[in-house]
Amino acid sequence: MSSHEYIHYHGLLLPHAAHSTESLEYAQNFSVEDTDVFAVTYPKSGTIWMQEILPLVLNGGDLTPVHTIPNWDRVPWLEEKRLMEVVDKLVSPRALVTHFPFNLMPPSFCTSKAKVINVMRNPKDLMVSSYYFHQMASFLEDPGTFDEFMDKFLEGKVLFGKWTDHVKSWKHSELGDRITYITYEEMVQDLPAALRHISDFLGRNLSEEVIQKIAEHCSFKTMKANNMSNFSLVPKVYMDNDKSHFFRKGITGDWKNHFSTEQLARFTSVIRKELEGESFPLPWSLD
Ligand code: PPS
Repeated sequence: MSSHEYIHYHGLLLPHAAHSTESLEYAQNFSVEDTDVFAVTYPKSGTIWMQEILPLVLNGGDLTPVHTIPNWDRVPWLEEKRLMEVVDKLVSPRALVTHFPFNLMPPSFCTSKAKVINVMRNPKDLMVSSYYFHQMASFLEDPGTFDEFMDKFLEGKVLFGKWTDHVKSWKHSELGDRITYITYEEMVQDLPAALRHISDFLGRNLSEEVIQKIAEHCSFKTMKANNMSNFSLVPKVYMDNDKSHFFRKGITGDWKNHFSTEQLARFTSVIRKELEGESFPLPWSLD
């Protein structure tokens, strides 16, 4: 891995293309407001999906922001350079996303009443998604073979470190009723139900008509066609849709098309070991 591609931050690898020492300092000093809402994800778990969902749930289904503002400015990443440039344009209640583990959240977040939606995805599927993302994104290291990439993933030598560390940090964050957990799989299976969950958690009282409207707008097909969300505004030199599309498949269980029996055993054994003794259940079977 060439060091110019990544910043090393508290043991995590972050691509230079979107992060800088300044942006990380800015994140640490960020002044979180009580009304802020954070979607927390390990990469490839449903971040962009939440960048579409949150503004619509918060504004009662007005499509204007998702039709006029690119996802990275609409619901910026706490840790990325872009936040400094758009922070003044965010309307209250602000929605942000972050890939940070809990321990890297700014002090003002901990003392605030800001709410958190933690979206988790089956690690086998998100690893497959990440593998293809590394092929299409020139600002990321070449993933090598699928087998090589799996080793790096299990060692945490990938974006934002080990998946297990991320999950543990948020499961132990003890944020009480400030945090709710939802899975990518639940969202795929029944998006209106997931939207009701999010809306109730955020204290929104959305009608069934609005829920259905948001669900329609946030379907894989509609989002893939939305130029404000499908990364078509990003030059091909950074994201090459001929290699893989950001909106690749949007399904659950694609790992079955990629893992050999040996790889499944290796993956499961490492993840099991790292979660040994943890009291929280995982929403999916690791086998
Ligand atoms: S990133 O790079 O971390 O911000 O990526 P992230 O947005 O977390 O994850 C990308 C995967 O989410 C899928 N996606 C969706 N699936 C179903 N429905 C909708 N609406 C949707 N929006 C995004 C996207 O296709 C990536 O998964 P894969 O498995 O690669 O298709």
